Amino acid sequence: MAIISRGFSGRRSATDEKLPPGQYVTTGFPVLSAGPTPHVPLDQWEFTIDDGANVMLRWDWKSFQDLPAEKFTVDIHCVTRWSKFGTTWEGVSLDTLFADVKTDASHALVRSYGGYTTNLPLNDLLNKQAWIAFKFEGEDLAAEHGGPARLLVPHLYLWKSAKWVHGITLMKKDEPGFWERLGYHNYGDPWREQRYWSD
Ligand SMILES: Nc1nc2c(c(=O)[nH]1)N[C@H]1C(S)=C(S)[C@@H](COP(=O)(O)O)O[C@H]1N2
Ligand SMILES: [Mo]
Repeated sequence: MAIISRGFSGRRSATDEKLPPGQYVTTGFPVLSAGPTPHVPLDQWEFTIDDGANVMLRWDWKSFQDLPAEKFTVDIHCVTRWSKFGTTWEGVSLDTLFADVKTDASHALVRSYGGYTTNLPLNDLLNKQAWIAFKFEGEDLAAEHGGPARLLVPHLYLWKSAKWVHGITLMKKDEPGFWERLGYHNYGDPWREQRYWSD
């Protein structure tokens, strides 16, 4: 019935407009991890940007915390079809991390503690589209959700938002990450329903 009356009114609800095709809204926060949760002590944590040969930039937890952080509120979309609206985070914009980086790389491979990787065009990490987040809803990010820090790239399916993030390798040639090698779409735009290789 809802579909018929929506057809007559010709209007989409506010929820529909924020919900990519094939997704449903959840208020919970499911945990999806391909392996065990790595526990990284803060005095051993580090985040690096490298070009495949050399480390270009390196932060320890203290120098990372000294960077300017932002609060941001975004909708997130998992390829397993749940979406969660209005999640609030605090983290450092990738624009801040890349401010002094000169590179002709086209792509990035994001690397996590535990060995998880995911690839994306470098442009998708820049221009206010991605953060390294260390707080969720005002609290330190729980280990199961990627604490101490995770990437957040909310405009792509959530498998691109690497938990327990450890570094970024800049690449002149694209290279698939963990799920991308196993059949998930190379880019993963939820609005174009790019779930799997064949989409
Ligand atoms: N390091 C790492 N990051 C990861 C994953 C993972 O298995 N390992 N799973 C991805 C997938 S498939 C999803 S949907 C989200 C889930 O984040 P959540 O567990 O906080 O909901 O993390 C992504 N980031
Ligand atoms: Mo996922």
